[in-house]
Formats: sequence, structure tokens, C-alpha cells
Amino acid sequence: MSASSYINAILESIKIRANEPVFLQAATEVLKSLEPILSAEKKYQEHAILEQLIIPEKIHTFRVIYCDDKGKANVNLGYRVQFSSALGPYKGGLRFHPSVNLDLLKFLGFEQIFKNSLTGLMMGGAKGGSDFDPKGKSEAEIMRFCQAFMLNLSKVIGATTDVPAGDIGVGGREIGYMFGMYKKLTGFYDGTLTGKGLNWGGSLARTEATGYGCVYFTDEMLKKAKQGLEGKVCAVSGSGNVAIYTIEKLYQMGAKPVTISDSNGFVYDKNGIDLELLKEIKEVKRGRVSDYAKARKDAVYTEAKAYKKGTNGVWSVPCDGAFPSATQNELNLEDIKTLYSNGCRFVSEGANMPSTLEAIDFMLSKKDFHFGPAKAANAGGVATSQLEMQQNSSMSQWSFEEVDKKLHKIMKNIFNNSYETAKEFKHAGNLVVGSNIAGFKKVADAMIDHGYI
Ligand code: NDP
Ligand code: 2IT
Repeated sequence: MSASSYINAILESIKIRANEPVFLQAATEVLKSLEPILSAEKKYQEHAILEQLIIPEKIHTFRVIYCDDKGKANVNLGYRVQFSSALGPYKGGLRFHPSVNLDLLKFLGFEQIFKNSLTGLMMGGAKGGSDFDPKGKSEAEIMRFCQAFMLNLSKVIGATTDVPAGDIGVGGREIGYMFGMYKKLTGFYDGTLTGKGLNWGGSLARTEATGYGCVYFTDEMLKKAKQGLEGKVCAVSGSGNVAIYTIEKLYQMGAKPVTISDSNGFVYDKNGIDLELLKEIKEVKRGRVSDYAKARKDAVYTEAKAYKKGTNGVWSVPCDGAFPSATQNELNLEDIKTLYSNGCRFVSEGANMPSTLEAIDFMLSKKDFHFGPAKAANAGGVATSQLEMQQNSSMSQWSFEEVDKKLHKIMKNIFNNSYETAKEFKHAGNLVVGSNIAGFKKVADAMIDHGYI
């Protein structure tokens, strides 16, 4: 069968098995870009690599019940999707958000396989989480939920088998409660979770890693085109972990980030986002971007319900480059057309799959546009998680500078590997093709080496 017929048959099999639109979207993006390598090397089809890759090795689903502050029972669904262990222990974050379902976690777990492979470090791919909504919950409710979630999760994770971390709705606080419960249940004090606190096994620079890594990647991408970040006006979406440290590193590189957002609206601060105020509101007070706007003269807040239908308001702000750092499908074809006509010439994805397939096609079709896809651009977080695992297994702690230096080197390598691979497969400049093929090749070759298991 030709490579393109093989790819279409596999995508068809996903549609037949289940109605999973976001997983199908993620699979379509990856599989379509693998055509050059699947045409050149028949072994992947002979060994049924795609048939295997689209099915998680294991899916764990469980009931989570916890008691709220009024003494009432609350029930949620918990998951861990262990997608691939070809390159190392399962690795990937946990998301707590009401939209979490199996489709969403399959998309995230699938992406994680190739992202983790690209880092060059030993890690398989996984994702997990719950449809629990942390918004409006008390500290005690968050703690009880995390403990109840870990009661089940602890049975399927371990320092050399599966190492979860944070994602949307799961940060240092939640990792702390989950680690405490894991330790109590198993008796192990080890590197089973990453993103831990600094005085109990965490790595310096893990908090900063995804945002910093995304900006390091962008710097490489722009340097290749003989450009730079200095003086560039940047639109950033989201206001969580990834957005905050993208903004911090953008300032360090001489750029000016002018926006932040959440699910209620966005802020345009033409003088540049006040980073200390943002950290105070989000990391200390756990507030909203509307609180930022209230505290900052000249910052303009627009509510989400005022956005033009079918668009994300944050992308209406004129900028040189955009960093989608909130969630999936937050940047569509209309958004990218608006960005482009307002002068935007690069996008680096801090979030997972923030751009729709149509938006990606638009960006790749423009000769004067630079697109850093999520798997490559946001891999700094998970890469630094693996550096945390290395420190835990040797019972050591490296300095901030040491970890940051390693992170920077990893991001340069990811860029170069993606760039060179795209060139090798006759798609020069297309980092989607480059990163997907480079990530795929390592995983697929390992699967062949391991035999049919
Ligand atoms: P946080 O929970 O810290 O922040 C998430 C931010 O995105 C919040 O501002 C949130 O707003 C916004 N957001 C979430 N869901 C939606 C939605 N449906 N619509 C609009 N806004 C939304 O998460 P992170 O910063 O850790 O994660 C952001 C993205 O980066 C995710 O795609 C994640 O998968 C990805 N990522 C994270 C890594 C990490 O190390 N943390 C590593 C690599 C990728 P609100 O408060 O209103 O929900
Ligand atoms: O999407 C991601 O790469 C993450 N949420 C980080 C995963 C990790 O294991 O650090």
C-alpha cells in the first residue's frame, strides 16, 4: 500500500473505533506529516507501527470520591493513559479540568510520545487527570481530592514505570498533596512525581522550564532566519505556569509581551505586562486576569463574551509574534489571518495543540512565517522533569544555572534536529514535518527492536 493510503487507512480506523475528535485531530497532524519517511522506509508499514502507535498500551479509569467542606460526597472520573513505553518509563502530566475525558487524554498522551522522544532523553508517553474542577474549591477540598485521586493512581505509577507531573489545573500545590499521599500509601520517597517542591526533591528551574524552553526554541528559530526577539512585541495567551514564564523569558530576551488571558477574557497592556503584578495575582492570590487589569493603569480588559464569534480576542492585538499558552484549539484560521494581517510573523506553541489544523496549514503556506509546533517548542517542561528524575535517582540537586544550561542545550538540539530532519525529507523550513519525523523515528525503531510485545 502507498504511504498515503496506509495513513488514511489508519486514520479511518480511529474514526471507526470511537468518536474522538481531538485525538483524531492530533493523530491526523502527526500521521499526515510522516508520509515522507513512510514512503522512504517500508519497514514501518511491515511492522504495523502506526496500527500499534494509535492504541495506548494501557488505559486506567477509576472513580474518585471525596468529601467537600459541607460533608457532601463528590464523585469524579480519574484516568491514566499509558500510551507508549518504547523509550522509557511512561511520562506526562495530569490535568484537572471539567473538560477532561478519554478523548482529550488520548490526544495529550499521543502528543507526549513524540515530544518526549524529541528531547533525546529516556521517556515514554502518558497523560492523566480528572474532570474535577479546581475553580472555587477550598484549600482543604483540593487536598482531599488530590489524596483521593492518588489512592487509585498510586497503584499504576512508580519511579521506573510511570512518572506523572503537572498540567492545566495541577501545579506545585497539587503535586505536593499527591506526593504526600503517594509516600504514605507506598512508603517510597522517590522520583515518582515531578514538579515537586524544592526542599523535597524538586528541581530548580522546573517551574520556569516550559515557558523558558519555548522562548529558547523561538530564539533558535528566528536566528536561523537571521532575525531575533529583541524589540519584538509579543501576544501571549493564558496566565498560568507556561504563560508566566514565557513572559519572564521574553523580557530577558529584550522582547515586549503585551497580553495575557484566561477563560473569562484577555488583557492588553500596551506598556508591557507587569510580571511582578501578574505573579502576585496568579501565584499568590490565585486570581483572574480581570484582577490584573483592575490593578494596572492603562491595561484594557475585554470579556470573552465580547469576542467576535468564533475567534479568540487575544489574537486581535497587533504583534510581531504569538505564544499560545492556554489550551487546545485556541487559535483558528480566522485568528491566524487576523494575526498575519496585523503583522505577526511567528507563532510558538507553549500549549498542546493550540492551533487548529487549518491554522497550521495557513502558517506553513506563508514563506515569511515561522511556526514552532508544540511538540518541539514546549518540550522544555517535560525535559526538565526528566532532569528532575535524574537528580532524584542520584539523590542530588543541581543549581538553577546548571539545569537552565541543560534546558537551553536541549531546546537548541530539538530545534536543530527538527530543522535538519525537515531538510533531509525535502520539506526545508517545515518544523511540523521535521519534529514529527524525528520524534517518530526513534520510537518506531525502538518498537521494532523490542519485537512484537
Ligand atoms: P495552568 O493551569 O497553569 O494555566 C492554564 C491557563 O490556560 C489559565 O490561564 C487558564 O485559564 C487557561 N485555560 C485553560 N483552559 C482554558 C480554556 N478551555 N479556555 C480558555 N483558557 C483556558 O496550566 P499550564 O500553564 O501548565 O498549561 C497551559 C498549556 O500548556 C496546556 O495546553 C498544557 O497542556 C501545556 N503545557 C504545560 C506544560 C507544563 O509544564 N505545565 C508543559 C507543556 C505544555 P482559566 O483559569 O480561566 O482556566
Ligand atoms: O504537556 C507536557 O509536556 C506537560 N504537561 C509536562 C509533563 C511532564 O511530565 O513534565
